[in-house]
Amino acid sequence: MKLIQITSLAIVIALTFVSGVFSQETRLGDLIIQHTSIRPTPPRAPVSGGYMTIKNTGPTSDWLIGGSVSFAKKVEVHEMKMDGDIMKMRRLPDGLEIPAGGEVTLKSGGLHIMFMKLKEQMKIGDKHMVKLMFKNSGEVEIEFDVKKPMAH
Ligand SMILES: [Cu+2]
Repeated sequence: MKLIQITSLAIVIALTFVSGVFSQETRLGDLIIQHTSIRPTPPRAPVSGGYMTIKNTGPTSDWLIGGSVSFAKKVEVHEMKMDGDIMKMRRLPDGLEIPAGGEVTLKSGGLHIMFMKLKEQMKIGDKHMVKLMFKNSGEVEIEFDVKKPMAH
């Protein structure tokens, strides 16, 4: 009886692991993209941010250079930088480097993709398709969940 309980617990843990890891992972060539999310907005907000983790398992760098979505006019790759005492964000003109064998996290308060001129409100629980463009690996369309940004 005890063995059966332990076995079923192990299966539950295994299934949780599988759904938690694999369902949210997208591969594009040597890149693995995970933990995609969009920041929720109040009604009529002009912009929102997108976050994710990008791993590069390959031998050469790649660059996230932009993207496109149906719910906003433009997608840009941004970084946050101190300008004197003020934190400012700016577009990365050459894109965001994902170094060979490295991992880059886009998160609230740091690197992000910016959805400019939103056409609709980003509501918690909604899902949106985001097309990402990489310099070497090309394009991929991924589902992003609208949810409160996590502290990594
Ligand atoms: Cu921005």
